Amino acid sequence: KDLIRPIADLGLLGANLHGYDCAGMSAVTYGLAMQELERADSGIRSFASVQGSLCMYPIYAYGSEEQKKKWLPSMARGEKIGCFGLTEPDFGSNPSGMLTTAEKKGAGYVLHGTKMWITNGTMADLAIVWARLDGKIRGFIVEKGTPGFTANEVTGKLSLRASDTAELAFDRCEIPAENILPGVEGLKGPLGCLNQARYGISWGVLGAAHACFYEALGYSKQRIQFDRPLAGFQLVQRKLAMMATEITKGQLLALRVGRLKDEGKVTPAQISMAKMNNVKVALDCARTTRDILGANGILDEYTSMRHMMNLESVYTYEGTHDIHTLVIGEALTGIPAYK
Ligand code: TGC
Ligand code: FAD
Repeated sequence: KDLIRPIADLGLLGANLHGYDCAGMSAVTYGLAMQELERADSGIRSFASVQGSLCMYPIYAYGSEEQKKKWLPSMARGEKIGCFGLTEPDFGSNPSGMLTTAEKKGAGYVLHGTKMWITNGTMADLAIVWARLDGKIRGFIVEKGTPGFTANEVTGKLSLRASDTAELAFDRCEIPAENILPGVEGLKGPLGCLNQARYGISWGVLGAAHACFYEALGYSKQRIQFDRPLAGFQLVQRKLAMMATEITKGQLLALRVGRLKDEGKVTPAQISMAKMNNVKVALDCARTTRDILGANGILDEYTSMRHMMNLESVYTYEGTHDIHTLVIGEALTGIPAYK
């Protein structure tokens, strides 16, 4: 939590949004910033992704002018924290099955249901919650303290331990009419937000990969076995060379996708390709570094195992590796293979 205000002061919350006290960075600059946050820890980048791409973005893209003025400047300053509730206990990869409902009551709405695995959930001042209203998926702003809204921390995580993860419960939770997002209906609403966040992840994870690579390089030059530094063995050099090559390829992919995004030409499948590939690259780099460090690699004074554990979550959230494979498969063949 101590890092929130310094990150906000750098302009990194809602960094690529324009106006409303946001920094108005290009997609590429925003991506580079996510890379640097995740060099430290995926949980820190997760915080910024959710705040900017999953909570500020839907207000920016689908909200009323009053909603934008009310929330975006204070969220850019890190004074108000947001979360994004799409996933449910029984609907992860398939959010179209969601059970959370909204019903009209008087001038407002009543929300009922449960959201699971929600990043920033317990600390959030507002939640963007996706629910069915008359059968159609709509977005709602639910403010902390609204009667019937509770957030319970998920405990026992071996991954993203620096991140706040929660279950959100809505028990006949009444919200005012002005808290519906007027600008979108249907699954394309939340999926449009995910495009923003998945793009940021495609850069972010390469920061974690970089951190691991430099740890492996430094360690292997120092550590002597069989009277030579580990870095002097061909097998170790191969591992270092492959990491450097895959990180460079991943950066080029993210850069191309970022430039397409800045030109307004990027497709969801291109973003899926970058998320899918780069998370796998980062996970492989973290595992390889842990291997090069030998037994020392399991200690928390080194970073690679922490990054590895974090990246297991990143491999799953924002669309699993397999779901992104299927998005690319559909784009190539025209045949959806999810169901
Ligand atoms: P489908 O029928 O294909 O599409 C429904 C409507 O949505 C449109 N659409 C998109 N729009 C914008 N961006 C995209 N990427 C889109 N993909 C599809 C589509 O055109 C259609 O529009 P319309 O106008 O015809 O209604 O939907 P489907 O039900 O078959 O699902 C497709 C699938 C499986 C790809 C989708 O459900 C999916 O992406 N599933 C993965 C779920 C997921 O990623 N959840 C993430 C939750 S949030 C999270 O993990 C945050 S982690 C936070 C952190 O960083 O800490
Ligand atoms: P499932 O959907 O049950 O998938 C399990 C396995 O089955 C995976 O390997 C998957 O690829 C595979 N699978 C599923 N469907 C298919 C298919 N059609 N074909 C082939 N294989 C398939 N959600 C939010 O809404 N907001 C958040 O802020 C948020 N933060 C998160 C933070 C963390 C730390 C984690 C771990 C998750 C978070 N999530 C969040 C939830 C995340 O988006 C889901 O975990 C993810 O979408 C996968 O859903 P699931 O866990 O239910 O797995």
